Amino acid sequence: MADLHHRRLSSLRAILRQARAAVFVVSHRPNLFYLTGFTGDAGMLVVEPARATLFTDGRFTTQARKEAHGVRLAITRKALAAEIGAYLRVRVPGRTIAFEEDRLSVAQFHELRRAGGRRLHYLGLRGQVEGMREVKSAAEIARMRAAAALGSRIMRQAISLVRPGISERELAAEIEYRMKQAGAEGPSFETIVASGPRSALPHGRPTSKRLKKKELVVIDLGVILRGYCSDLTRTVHIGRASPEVRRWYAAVLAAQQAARAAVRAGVAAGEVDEAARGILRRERLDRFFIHSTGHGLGLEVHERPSLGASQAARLRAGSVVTIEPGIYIPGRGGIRIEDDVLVLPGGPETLTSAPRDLMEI
Ligand SMILES: [Mn+2]
Repeated sequence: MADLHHRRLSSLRAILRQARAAVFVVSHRPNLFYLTGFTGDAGMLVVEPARATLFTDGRFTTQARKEAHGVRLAITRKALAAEIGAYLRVRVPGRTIAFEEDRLSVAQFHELRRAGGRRLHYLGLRGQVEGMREVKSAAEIARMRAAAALGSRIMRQAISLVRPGISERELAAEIEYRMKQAGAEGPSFETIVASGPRSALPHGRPTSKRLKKKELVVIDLGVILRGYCSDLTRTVHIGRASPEVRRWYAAVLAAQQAARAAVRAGVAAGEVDEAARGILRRERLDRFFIHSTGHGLGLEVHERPSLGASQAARLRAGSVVTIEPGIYIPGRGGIRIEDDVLVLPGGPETLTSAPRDLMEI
């Protein structure tokens, strides 16, 4: 792993040179982990051409020594941004400080500038480390496969627990308990169990509402395993589904299969979205498809790339994306089917594996 972090820091230094900046201040936690292996929840990294320094506080000394690779350690007493400003003031006077402008709070930026004095210049950048993270290494892909496999196993268990009378919250709690029992660090986001009319809320938080007959139930879950996330959704029906619900379900499933089949290195993200949206349009259901088709997945549950309508960015081999078209009919219910897909030069490889045909429980 030390080797891996060394290579990643080298890539960031190339970005630093291109931006003509003296240092890059990294403050986003998943980016810190990606670059150094440090998992503590307080830290900022200052990357210079010849050295990198991880600033953290005394609570994390032991952890940082054990986890962080290829960096010096600076244990701070004051606010991180203020300490870093004071360090840069004497270290690189008159030079430019690149920082993650979408990841540093306004207050932290003020602290950095105040402590840095008048002679430093600042260059806000976005998505530099996130862009590196978009293409996964073989070791990362192995972890994503494991996270997807565990998420799929938990989903099969979750489906077996669906019954009239259990509340959304009870079912979600049981799902998250089983994740940890099975070795996950935790859920990659708060598990969604949304039933009946509530299933029309794409991100419905579980409530005390009890599941009952003739309802759709959307279950959206993911695990974090060895740092990497999975994210999958299944929709089941309690009891026999009406012809209308069957038609809706068949349309979403066809849209999901078409979008998965469209995944390939080099294809525009918008084309994958259109593969799903086009099918729902033909079924006159596209106005109920109110979000994008998918998103990247990795250290975070939502990362690059985004798979939305008319997006020109091309998918890169080694990315992992979700494919999750859904329809949400107010007052009636919703249906979403989501899998995690590895982008390969020749096409897709679906990593998640729970049943996709309509389940009438
Ligand atoms: Mn998702």
